[in-house]
Amino acid sequence: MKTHHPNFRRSLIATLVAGAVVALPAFAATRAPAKAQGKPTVAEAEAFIKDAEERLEQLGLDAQRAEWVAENFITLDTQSMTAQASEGFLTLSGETALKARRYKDLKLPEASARKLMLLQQTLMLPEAKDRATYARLAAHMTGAYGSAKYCPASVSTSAAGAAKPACMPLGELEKVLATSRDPNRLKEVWLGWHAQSPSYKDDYAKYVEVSNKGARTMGYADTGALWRSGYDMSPEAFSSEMERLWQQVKPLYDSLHTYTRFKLRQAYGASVVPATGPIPAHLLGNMWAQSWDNLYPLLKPATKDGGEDLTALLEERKTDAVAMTRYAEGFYTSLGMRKLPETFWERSLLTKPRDREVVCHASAWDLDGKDDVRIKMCITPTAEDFRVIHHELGHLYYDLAYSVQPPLFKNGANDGFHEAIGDTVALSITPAYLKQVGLMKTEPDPSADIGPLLYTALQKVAFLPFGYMVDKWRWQVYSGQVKPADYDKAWWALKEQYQGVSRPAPMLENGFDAGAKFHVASDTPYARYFLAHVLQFQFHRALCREAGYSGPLNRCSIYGNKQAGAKFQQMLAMGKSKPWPEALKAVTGEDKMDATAMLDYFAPLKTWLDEQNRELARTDASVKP
Ligand code: X8Z
Ligand code: ZN
Repeated sequence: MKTHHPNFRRSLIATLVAGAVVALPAFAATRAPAKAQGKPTVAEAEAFIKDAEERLEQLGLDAQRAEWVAENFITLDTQSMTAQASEGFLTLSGETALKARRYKDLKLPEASARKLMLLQQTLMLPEAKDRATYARLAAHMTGAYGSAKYCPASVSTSAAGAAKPACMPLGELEKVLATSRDPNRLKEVWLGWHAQSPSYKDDYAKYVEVSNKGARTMGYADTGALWRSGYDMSPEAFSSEMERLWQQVKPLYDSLHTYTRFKLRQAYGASVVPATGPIPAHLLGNMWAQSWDNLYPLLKPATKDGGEDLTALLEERKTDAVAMTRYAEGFYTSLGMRKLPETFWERSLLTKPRDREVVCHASAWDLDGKDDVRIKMCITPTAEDFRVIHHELGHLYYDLAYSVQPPLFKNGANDGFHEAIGDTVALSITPAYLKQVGLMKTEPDPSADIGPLLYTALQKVAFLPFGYMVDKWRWQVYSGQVKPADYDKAWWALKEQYQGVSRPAPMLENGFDAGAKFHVASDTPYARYFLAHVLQFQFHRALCREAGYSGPLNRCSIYGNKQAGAKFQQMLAMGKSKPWPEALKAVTGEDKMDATAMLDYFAPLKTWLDEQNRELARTDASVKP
């Protein structure tokens, strides 16, 4: 994968595990240590680490800056410049990883031993031409995804002056999926988007090959094994952890899936939504069927639903991107955290520019390891984007908190933590909170919790199997178990098995449906989001307890609670300096990831869904064909 990426690859350096590459012959280019001969000493090792992390940090930031420009102005030239900067970073990180091996038998102080381990979690590509290929393909695929569009065939090409339907970028296609209830229209835009990624399928296959070469040189079985090595446990133990957590939440997902199917059958008819087997993926309100909250109007409880439509309110008020971001900042400062620096407001990209191509997928950036933090996001006034801004600022507040750490520890305890921070905060966006900040007009009805709970489940519970299957697929691809000719077959086997969704039309001849997801095109690991969905409820439960709250978890908001804020901040400031179980312990007192917090949160909904499902099973036979 690319080295620098915003948001996902927080600090470049400490994210070596995410896949930096390496140069064997570059030894001569480094300055320290002076003499790598004879028996290594502890002092020499420490000097080496200090020098290495400083230089990696600087080169990483340079590369990050090039990437920022490339994603803000997608052109051939900016792609070439970011690829070049990546390559430079890769060369240094590789050379460093090799040199680090020299100290492997020394008994070092704990922090240094940890840094030495982190330095070696990387790809290593000895040949310059492989490094160049790797960096070029990464930049190209990110750009290709960012500028892809579906251009509907012109209805009447012959008639003079006939309006040609405009090409649609992803954002517009997503809006159709979110709001249209015409199955043909939904299928058209779904297929239109999935017709774009085959153009970089060969690039992806080549990239996987080169990446594996780099992982194997470093002693990993393949790049998937390297990714699974970033969790302070063996790759095998990590796979088992993922499966254990999935089994914990699967019954809840099944209840939601069953309920959703019944309601979709009522809305679209039995001929569109089958009674058994997977649900067609274009009907779930989202391009990847990864979260289903856009279906809420079809699925909400018949009785008082206890929530107001935040999207409608934001639109009605003409709340702009800056105002939305200010709300999110206000949440963090209410916890005792600092205001965002002025440069955040000057340098961030908050709305989609009209005159150039940008990567719109939301991301958070740290450009100097101190306080030049920014987000890049094409904000629209919707409830979804309202949450996503809280998510992005979570990344930035983590960056700011651990900026006091040495470079190699400027990262999340693990990547799931990084993804969980903002989501944890967003779990506190309760109806009562919205009322408090003036974003809801009426007092929330405390007896009507099921509506808001269902809405949250459609985001978070629906997401779980997707969060799991994306990297299950990549683990298979990287291990060579799945070859390019079977990319789609394997992708849909997993979508059906875990998500219970099916392709709306037969697979394409040389299709690449996985590549229609940003994180595949940009090679960003995905297991992190699955972990984050479990962790955020664990954090929420612990912080609510810290705030002295003991009621139902879905009604808890830590807004304004300085004590909970301080507890959170304490963990954030640890960065990656300790194995993640210690960071988890700092907030929760627990040292294992555990989905019981999520199950607790949704317990009333689970009961309700199971009741509804029994009732719906009785009436389903009368659904129109
Ligand atoms: O990519 C993101 C964030 C940026 S780290 C917007 N997310 C995943 C996705 O959109 O697929 C957040 C949830 C899952
Ligand atoms: Zn994120």
